[in-house]
Amino acid sequence: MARQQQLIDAVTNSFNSAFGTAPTLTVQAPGRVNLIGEHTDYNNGFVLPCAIDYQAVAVAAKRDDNLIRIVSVDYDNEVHEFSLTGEIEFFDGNMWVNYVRGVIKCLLGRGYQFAGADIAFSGNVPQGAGLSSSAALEVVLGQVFKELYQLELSQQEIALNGQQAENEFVGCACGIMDQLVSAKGEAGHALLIDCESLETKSVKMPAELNVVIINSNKKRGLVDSEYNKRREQCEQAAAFFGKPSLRQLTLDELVAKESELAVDVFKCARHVVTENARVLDSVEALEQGNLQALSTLMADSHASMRDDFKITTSEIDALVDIVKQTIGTRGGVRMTGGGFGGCIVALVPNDLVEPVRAAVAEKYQAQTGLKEDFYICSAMTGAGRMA
Ligand code: GAF
Repeated sequence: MARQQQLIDAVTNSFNSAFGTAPTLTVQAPGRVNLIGEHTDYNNGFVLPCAIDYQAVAVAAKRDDNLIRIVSVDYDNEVHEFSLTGEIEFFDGNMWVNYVRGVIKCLLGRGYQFAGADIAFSGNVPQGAGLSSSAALEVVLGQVFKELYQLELSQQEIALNGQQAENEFVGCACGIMDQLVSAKGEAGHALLIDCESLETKSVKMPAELNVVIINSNKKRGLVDSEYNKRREQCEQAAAFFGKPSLRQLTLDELVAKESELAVDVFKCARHVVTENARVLDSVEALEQGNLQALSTLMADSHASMRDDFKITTSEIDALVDIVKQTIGTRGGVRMTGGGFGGCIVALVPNDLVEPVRAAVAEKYQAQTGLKEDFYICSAMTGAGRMA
């Protein structure tokens, strides 16, 4: 993969010039696209993402003086350093530094021991597009310490550690989906995650389907505040029913109490409860190669995010409609990720990829004034050592 080699070359060169030696380790962690199951992870529900062939790559070498020195290729080869001996505190500067500090602080908090490292990293996951560039960074850093110090650290724990860093250090109340698929994805497969038990199952992607991601380039606004608001509404609904989470609520129970709930809270809960069912049905559809069923499930998921959960935008809806008109029921399309802009994902048979590209190029900008970015991806393996 030329794209991957470029990253490896860039981080290796940057490491050499920043630290004057060669790294001993190369690791990668992918970004992700969620095929279906949106805003269900923090409700202990089901999600079906796949890791993509856009990733974060890090090279590293051990140190024995309790110092971390790290260079970010994507931020002008900026070098940051801090000691492992004092309290690791939030840094008032470039945010990438806090992902590093957060991941390392959480690893130490979990009792893992290491004596320092020199690290260089870079990534080609588009930033701010809802494709989990942050999770890829958190996971690649966890992987660095696992490999460098031979830590007894499972892929699941690398993911949990990354999520903890994001929740407690960076300050975003995300669920576990992004980090877990980045840590555990399997090439050619999507990953069904039960976000309550954290059990995962790899689901083979039909060979004839391409994972097409289209970035609307609609700048994602108010993401954190709206994300946290949806989370609160879901928790409110679960509390109303005396359930630990919406995972335990059935649609019948919810509908029976509709008149007693605020409209927004009812609709949020309806999205989550129906979306969980759609994830499980999608796994079945993928396993049976039933593209028509998949197409309906993805369309229903999009409608639910638009009308009930209210996290799409007019640009995203327009993009989904353009793709839908081209693929009909031969594939599926929906918004993907946290919402309020970002990307859509489409599962598209080979012969329709170019027609989809052409339809979007012809109509999207004309309708919205924005120019899309088009990515054809493969489901890629999760984080691991490269050399
Ligand atoms: C973001 C979060 F990080 C995930 O945990 C998930 O909640 C997603 O939004 C919505 O499905 O990517």
